[in-house]
Amino acid sequence: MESTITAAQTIMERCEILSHYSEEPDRLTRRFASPALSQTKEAVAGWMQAAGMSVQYDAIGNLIGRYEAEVPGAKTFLLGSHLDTVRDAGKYDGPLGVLTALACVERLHQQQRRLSFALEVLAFADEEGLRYHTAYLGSKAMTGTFPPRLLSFIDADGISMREAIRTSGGTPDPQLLQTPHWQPDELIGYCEVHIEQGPTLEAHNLPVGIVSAISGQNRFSIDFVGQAGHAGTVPMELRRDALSVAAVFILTVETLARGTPGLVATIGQLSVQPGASNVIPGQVTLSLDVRHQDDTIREQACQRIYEQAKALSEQRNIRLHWQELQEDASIACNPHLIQLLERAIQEEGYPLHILPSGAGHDGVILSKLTPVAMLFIRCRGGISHHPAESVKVEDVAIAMRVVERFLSLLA
Ligand code: HGY
Ligand code: MN
Ligand code: MN
Ligand code: MN
Repeated sequence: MESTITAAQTIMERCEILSHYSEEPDRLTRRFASPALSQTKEAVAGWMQAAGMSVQYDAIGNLIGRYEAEVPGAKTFLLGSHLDTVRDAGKYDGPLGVLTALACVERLHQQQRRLSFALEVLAFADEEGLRYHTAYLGSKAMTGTFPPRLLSFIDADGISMREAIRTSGGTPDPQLLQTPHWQPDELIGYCEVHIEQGPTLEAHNLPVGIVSAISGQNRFSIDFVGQAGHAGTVPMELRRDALSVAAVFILTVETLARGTPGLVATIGQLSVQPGASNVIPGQVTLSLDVRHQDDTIREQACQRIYEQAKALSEQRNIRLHWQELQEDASIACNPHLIQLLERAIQEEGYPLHILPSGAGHDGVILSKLTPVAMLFIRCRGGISHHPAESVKVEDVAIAMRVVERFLSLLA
């Protein structure tokens, strides 16, 4: 059987290969239900089959690889992560987790070994929510918690989610998307390996860490609707300039977030209509992403931000359209699975570090069905959602060994 460093090298090579499946020629962008994602899933499915796994796609386009237990009818343990990316992404956010899980199965296959439980490696079709601005579409469909209203959401090209699922070979049937793949008693749990996407492990000079909890998050789409007009003729005092209000709102959000410990609020997308240099902006649409480990603080912050938007709009006679696209509560990772990860890390000879995740992950959704755990891998400078994202092959090998030990402790 090959060593874990060789297996880790293969994981890195495969992350590189998958990074070439992009919707854009000069950077990595791979949205839900895109042809680039289909190519990615095809490559991963091939590696899964070569590792002795059966593969299937579900109604929304998740890829699931299954490695049977030593006896039929055994429970299943889930591993995996997502294959979609943000815009101008790094190579590791998502794929590293899928490929590390796959590598652990590959090594079992090489040893002709089976565990007392089945393994499923889940490759989610959408975790980031780049195309339709709501995260976790894949895991929501897997757990039967997919809100059917999302099927009518339209992307930037006017394509509905329903159409996108169908075109990519899926089945946008609300019934199917609300049917969980498993009953809770068929599962043992879920564990996701993921880059930390933060600076903590590097600061502590640690290769891996255990996640204690995953932050809850809200996503909104906000429209400020004023009055377009001629930039040369409308006096300032008569304007209903949507962009001026949006600008004040953005700084208000930042001030509020800076004044609330542990809160993060981000306006990542903004569009101005009609978008001409000599026309007063008539409408501004922006995204808002709000997160905090404590759900009450997060909810209060969202309410205060909404009230600020309303007051600003009224002051300037601007119409406000406020749409909540998604809300997911914070979740605690499972104490028993955490304990097994702790033992696995200690037996590998590394110090323990437990940390919360500010980034969202599919464990938030899977926790509705089964106990979840996450293992973070150090990433350079904590950089993520950026092409400079990088990990060390040695840390990936360590993570593999920890997962292998974890699975043997689980057995
Ligand atoms: O946005 C996030 O937290 C994650 O990358 N989906
Ligand atoms: Mn390359
Ligand atoms: Mn991710
Ligand atoms: Mn991400």
